[in-house]
Order: sequence, then C-alpha cells, then structure tokens
Amino acid sequence: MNISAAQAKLFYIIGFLLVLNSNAQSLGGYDLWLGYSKIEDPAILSEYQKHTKSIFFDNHSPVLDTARKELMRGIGRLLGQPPIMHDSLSLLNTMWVSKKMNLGKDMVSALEADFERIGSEGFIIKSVTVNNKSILLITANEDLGILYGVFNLLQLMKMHKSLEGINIVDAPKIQLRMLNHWDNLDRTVERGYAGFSLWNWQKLPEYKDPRYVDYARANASIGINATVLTNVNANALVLTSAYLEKVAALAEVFRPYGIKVYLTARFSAPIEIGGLNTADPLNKDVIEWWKERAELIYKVIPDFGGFLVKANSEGQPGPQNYGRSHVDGANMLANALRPFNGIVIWRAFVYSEEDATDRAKQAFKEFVPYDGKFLDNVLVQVKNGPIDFQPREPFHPMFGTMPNTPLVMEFQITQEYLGFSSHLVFLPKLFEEVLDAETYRKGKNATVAKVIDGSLFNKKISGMAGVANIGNDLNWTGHPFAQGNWYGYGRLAWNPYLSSETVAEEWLRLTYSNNSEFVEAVKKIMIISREAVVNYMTPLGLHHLMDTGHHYGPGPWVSDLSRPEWNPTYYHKADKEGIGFDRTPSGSNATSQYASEIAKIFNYPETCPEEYLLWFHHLPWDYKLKNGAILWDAIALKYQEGVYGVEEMIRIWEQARTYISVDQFNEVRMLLEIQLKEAKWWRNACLLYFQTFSGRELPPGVELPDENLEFYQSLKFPYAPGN
Ligand code: GCV
Repeated sequence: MNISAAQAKLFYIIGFLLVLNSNAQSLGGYDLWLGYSKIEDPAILSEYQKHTKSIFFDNHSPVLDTARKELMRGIGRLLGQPPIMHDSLSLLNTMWVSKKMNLGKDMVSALEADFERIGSEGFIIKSVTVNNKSILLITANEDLGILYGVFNLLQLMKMHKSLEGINIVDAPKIQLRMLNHWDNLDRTVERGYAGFSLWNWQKLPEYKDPRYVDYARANASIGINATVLTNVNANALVLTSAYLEKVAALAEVFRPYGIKVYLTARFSAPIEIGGLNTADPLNKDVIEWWKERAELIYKVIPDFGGFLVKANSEGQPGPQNYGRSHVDGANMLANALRPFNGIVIWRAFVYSEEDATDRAKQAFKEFVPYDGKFLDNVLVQVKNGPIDFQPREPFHPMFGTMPNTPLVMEFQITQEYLGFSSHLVFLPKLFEEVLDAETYRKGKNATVAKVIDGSLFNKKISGMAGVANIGNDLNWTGHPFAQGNWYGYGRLAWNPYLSSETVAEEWLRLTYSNNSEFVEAVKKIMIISREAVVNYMTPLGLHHLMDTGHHYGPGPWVSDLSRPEWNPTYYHKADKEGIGFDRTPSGSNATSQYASEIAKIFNYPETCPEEYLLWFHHLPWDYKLKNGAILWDAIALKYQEGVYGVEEMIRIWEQARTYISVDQFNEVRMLLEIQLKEAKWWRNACLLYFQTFSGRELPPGVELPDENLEFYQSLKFPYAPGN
C-alpha cells in the first residue's frame, strides 16, 4: 500500500497525540510498569538533567551492558534526550555507575558498612561529594546489584522523587525470587487466564521472540531472579536434548538480566524418556540416569538453577510409588545436581485420597517428621495456606515447624480461585497477611516472613515462588490490574516486610499516573478489593466452594466427585444444624499443628478471628457473632458486603476517568462490570444453596436473588479457560 506524504504526516500526528494521551502506559499495557514518558514538570526535569548530565559508566559485562542500556533508554525517554555516557572518569561527570572494585580507596572505606549490608545483589544509590562536587553514585558489590540499582533509580525518577541528598542502601531479603510457570509444552497454561504460554517451543531455539527480552526486563526491574519454565504437572520431554536446546536459548536471553532458568522434573522421566522400567530413587540405574541427565543439562545450560518437583500429589508420580519417601526422592535428585551447584525444590502440596480425616492436615503430617533429613541443596516449597490458594486461608502450619529445612513460600499470582483475569483483586494484600502472621514458633515476632527469609532459623538459602499470571495477551496478564499482582509479588519477594499499600502506590505511579489524587483514589480500590472477593466468594472462613475442574464460579453443592476432598461439601459441611469444618480437638484437631499460643485462639469460636470462624468451627445457624447477628444473617450480610465492595470499586473508578486515557478507563470499567455480575452470581448461588439447610429468610439488607437455585446449578462452562 502506498500512502502519501500528507497521510504519513497525519498518521504521525495521530500517533504522537495517542502517546501523549495515554500517559505512561502505551501499547495496550504492553509496557507494564516500565513505560517512560517525558517528564513535563520543569523543576523536576532540570534537577534530573543536572544529575545525569554526564554519566561515567564503568566496565562491561553482559549484566552491566544490560544496566547501561536500561539507563540510557530510561533517562533518554524521561528527559527527552539520551544521556552522555563515558567509559572513563572525568571531572565533568555528574553521575557514576561503578562497582565497588573500581571505586577509589577513600570512597570504598567511606561506604564499607553499606557494602557489607548489600551482599551480592544489593545496591547503593547515594549522593556523595568528590572534590567539592556533588556526584550521584550507583554502586554495588556485583554486576547484578548495579542492574537493580539502575532500575531503582529509574523508578524513583518515574515517581518524580527528588535525588538531592539521596541515600538508599537496599538488598533483597530473600535469595530465590522465583516465578513458577504452569506452562505446558503445547503452550496451554494450567490455570492461565492471559492467553497461551510465552514460550514458543516450536520456533525455539533459533527464533528468540523479542518478547522474551521484555519478560526478562520486567522481572529484573522488580528483582525476580529465577524462573521455572514448565508446569509442575510435568512433561518429561522437556528433559530431552531437543528441548534442552530450546531451554538453553531462553536461558541465554535471560542471563544478562540475572535470571536463572529452572525446570520441573517429572519423577517418572527415567521410564518415559530413559527407557528404564523403574523410577525407584534407590535403584542404581535410576540414580545413574539422573546423574547423566544433570550432566547433559549443565553442558547446555551451565548456570541451570535446578528442579522443581511435584511428586505423589494429584496423581503425579513420585518416590512413594516405590515405597520410598519424599526424602529418598528429593535427596537422590539433589545428589545428581550437587556437582553443579543445582538445587531441588520439592513441593509439599500433597494430600491423599486414602486419608479421610482432613486434607488441611496432610502436608504437615507427611513432611514435618522429615525435618533435618533433606540434603542442604533441597528446599521444600509450601503453599501459603493448608488447602489451596483460597481467597483466604490461615497460614500453613508448616511455616515455623521445620527449623532445619529451608521452606520456600508458594503464592499464586494467577487468580485460579479469585476471579481469573476478569476480577480486580490486589493480591499483595493477601500475601502481606500471610507474611505478617505470627507463628509463635520461637516466641513472639516469629512471623512467617522471618521463616521465609531464613532469619528465624538462620537458613543459608531462602526463597519465594509465585505461580505466574503471565501469558501472551498483549498486556501479559489479561486484567491490567493483574500486572500489579506480578509487580507486587516481585516487590514482596525482594522485601517481604513492605506494606501492600506502598506496593500499590508504587505500581499505580509507575503504571498509570503520578497524580496524587488519582493514586489515592485508585489505591483505595486495590486495598479494598481483596476483602471484597473474600466476602462475595467465601466469607467468614468458608473455603473451596468453587465449581469443579475449571474452578470458575460457585459450586457449593458439588458432592459427587470420586475423591471426597475434591467436593465443596467436604469443606463447608452445611447441614440442618449449621455450617463449617470443625478443626478443633473435637473435630479433626488441625489446630494442634499450630503453636499452642495460636491453637488456643483458633480452638474457641469466641476467640477465633471471625475471618477464620468456619474454617475452624462447625457452628449452628443461630450462633451469635460478636456484633449480635446470628450466623446465618452474618453470612448473608457478608456476601452482600462483597457485592457492595465491588459497587464501591466501580464508584471510585469513575474518579480515575480524568487522569488516564479513554481506553485505559474503559478497559477496567468493563472488567469491573463482569466482576459485579459474578459477585452477585456467587452471592445468590451460595445463599440459595445454604438456605436449603438454614431454612431461614434472608435478613433485611440482602438483595433477593433474581434466579432460583436450580438455575445456578444448571450453569455449565465446558470452555472456561485454564483447565
Ligand atoms: C498444577 C491445584 C490446581 C492444579 C495445580 C495444583 C498444584 O489443585 O487446581 O491445577 O496443578 O493445585 O498446585 O499442583
């Protein structure tokens, strides 16, 4: 097609106007929190110009070159012209970016204490005086610290923070900051709601989609340093030479961003791709096979991170198939990886169909006796709560109970049980609640965060994993606010003591707008969103009420599945008398898995926090809550409160209209409409169903359902995503 010069000019102008109008985010959200638009405020602009006029950027390495590129791109766009970079120091330089080893003796000794604090990945951003001149210094012990420091500086600039007298000394508190992709080799994503997998296995290794670089940039910008490429429901084929070459190509793209690649190891791989007739971890051929496989992997990916393993869980093969234990399985793999400094991350998400007592107790029961028996390159990965990523669960009782084993926190960023990618739910609020929980395992202040970061029991390795919500949707995560969950996860993996409010504010400023009125209003939406989803799905400690298989929408009535603990009825136990799961000593006694200080609180309905009431207690419908309401009324009112929460979110979103582009506004507005519709669906379906047991009227203030129970029970969704 030929276009005239006049047309071309018109397109150019339209394009320019679109960019202006779209604030920081462009390309439908593709830029994530990394879009840089020119700073318009003259005072801020001139301050930044002064600091970045002449930059001395020391040394070259793949990671440093990434940092240099990021700095040039970021500053160039924020200030409207590329900065002048120098390889050698001159008196004119206003900013230095240099590792410790290349700084002068005086500077090093002045910063000695800071260098000690930041370890191998931390950084210092400091205003220092050299020859009576003020210099903006970014320094670190290692290359990766420089990259993180550069991203941090750019984020501060995007948020228009003053750099005068700046003094930041920051380092990650957790070593392994991982994403877990549940991506299959056919590019479907288990529990993925943002399109297909990013990994184009068919075209790899030759074709390296530029998007892989953008993925790595986004992760590095929030400190994520590890990625497990494949689903924990694993396919052994990824361990064959043909796939390892493809994995190596991805590792090559991610390496300059400080990101190591991991794979899931299917325990039966020696049979499926090795031609053996057993995968028994004590069999010498099996041991040999994994050793050779490890050698092969490290030959093509010298910095390969290691294996993540789901074994003897939900039908996955594992050592128990051969009468062996988790320790036998994990240690065998750990021995194979040890010569290459690889690690094994063994998941504790296990529950057995043979144990009828209480699924919530099983991981603890299976794993805690093994404390101290795993080799030191084995970490045990534990979901945040004892069931499965529900809108609210008490923290998993394993945290704090295995002092001799490094425990990795597993959060789910993808919203399997929280409205897929159509509901706005700000997950750092949930993450924060778990991380701040008191375990009382070493007196007071023994929070889950301290277990995870290794400080409570002096662990050498520490880790946090987030099940990714990323796919090939243009905006990566489906819902634009789900980007905030990816961002927020990364920030909390870096520092689990950050508040969710801080994270929400950072993300909004970096992604949408620096306008404080916008930020204050929309932050409120994010903060209330988590409680809203709890209320309209599973209030007062109810859990696992979702429909079967795809987990889309309510299905509290489901009771016909082959395994008892797959049925929602197993969890709510509603009957004519009441509702809830008795996990006190008179029931399953799951409370005994917590420290006595906590068990004592959970054991009595009067002291149990209301948000966990029906998680731990089966109570009569007319049980009186603290506010005087009877249980049935309280449940109904909570469901209603959830719906009101979404209506409130919609009201507040209206205020955003003037600060962002029309497209940005409408996108979220339409999604909130889905969320409202589904919140009402949850409320109506659950209340109508529970009403068949309570036999009571809905209390005043609760809207009447517009359909009957049969209608909600008849809904089928054979093509719900992520299954
Ligand atoms: C990858 C839940 C999910 C499964 C998931 C499993 C796990 O059961 O529904 O899709 O499997 O958790 O964490 O292993």
